[in-house]
Amino acid sequence: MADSRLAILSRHFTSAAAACKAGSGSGGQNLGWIKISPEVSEALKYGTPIVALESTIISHGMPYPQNLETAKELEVIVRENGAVPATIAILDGVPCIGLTTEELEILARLGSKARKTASRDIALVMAGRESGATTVSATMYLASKVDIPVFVTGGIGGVHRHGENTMDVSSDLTELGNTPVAVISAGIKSILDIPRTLEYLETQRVTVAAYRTDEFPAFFTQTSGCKAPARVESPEHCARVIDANIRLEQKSGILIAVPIPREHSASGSLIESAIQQALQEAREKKITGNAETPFLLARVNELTGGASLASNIALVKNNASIGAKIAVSLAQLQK
Ligand code: PSU
Ligand code: MN
Repeated sequence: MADSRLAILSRHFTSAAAACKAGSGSGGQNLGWIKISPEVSEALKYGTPIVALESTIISHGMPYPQNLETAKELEVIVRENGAVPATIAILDGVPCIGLTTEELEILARLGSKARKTASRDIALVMAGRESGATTVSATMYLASKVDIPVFVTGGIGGVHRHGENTMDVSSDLTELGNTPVAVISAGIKSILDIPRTLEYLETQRVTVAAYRTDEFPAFFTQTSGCKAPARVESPEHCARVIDANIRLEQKSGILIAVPIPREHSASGSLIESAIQQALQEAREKKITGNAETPFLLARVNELTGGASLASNIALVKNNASIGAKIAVSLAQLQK
C-alpha cells in the first residue's frame, strides 16, 4: 500500500506540468488536476491513517451554521481518534482533498448554491471552474484516485421509493460497485426503498455489513426490518475486511452500516411520520431527481422542529469516531 501511495503521488507530480493554476486556498501541492492539502499529502506519503469526508452533507444536508460546526467537529473527532481528516470538494473547478477551515466555511455558506456533484458531474464542474459539493459517489471516486480507502458519511443514496418505475437509483450504489473504498454510514434513510437498495447493492457486488447488529440500520433508527447481509464486530474486524478487499484487488467497495447511537434514536417514530408527510409533499410539488433528497432532508427537519437535524449530527459524529478507528486499524495491518 505504501508503495502504491508513493506511485500515485509521483504520478501526480510528473503530470503536474499543466497544474499550477489550481486555486490557492489550502496552500497545498498542486498535483495535476487534483489538489491535495499538505497534511493529507504527508499522511499519504507516510501511511498515516486518513479518513475521507464528503461535502454535500455540508452544503445540502444541513443548514448554516450547524453544517459548518458539524464539518469542523467531524475533523476534530477524526483527529482525536488518531487519523487525518480529508474533506473532499471541488473549489473553482479543482478537486481538493483536505480543506482549510476557510474553505469549509465557503462551502457551508454557499449551501445549496454549491453544485451537488455526483460522479458524473465532476468533469462538468471542473470544466466550468465551478465549486461543487461532492456526494458519496463523487467523494468515493476522488478518494480512490489518491488511494484513501476509508470514507465516513451520514447516509448514502439508494433506490428511491417507486424507483422500480422512476428508475431513480442513486449513483452512490453504482459507484460502490466500481470503486474500492469503504463507506462508513448509518445505513439508508427510510425516505428510500431499503429492501430494493440492499438487493441492488448485492447485484453491484458491494460487500455490505452492519456494525455490531444483525439488522440493517435505517439512519434515524437502529432498525429497518431488513436483515443485514453480514455483521462486523469491531474496527479491527472492519479493517480486516477492507484489507482483504484490497488484497483481492476487488474493484467494488464496502458499505459498513453503523446504527445511530441508542440515546439519539428515541425520536425515530416522530421522524418517521415526518418522512411520510415530506414524501407526500414532494410528490405533490413534483420534486424529483437530485433535488428530492435535499428537499426531504430540509422538510423533515422543519417538521420535527430540528429533532432530525440533531439526530443526523449525532450519527455522523459517531460514524466519524468509528471510521477513524477503522482507518487506524487498517494502517496497522498494512505496515
Ligand atoms: N443522505 C443523507 N444526507 C445526505 C445525502 C444523502 O442522509 O446529505 C446526500 C449524500 O451526499 C448522498 C446524496 O451521496 O445525498 C445522494 O443523492 P441522490 O439521492 O440524488 O443520489
Ligand atoms: Mn437520483
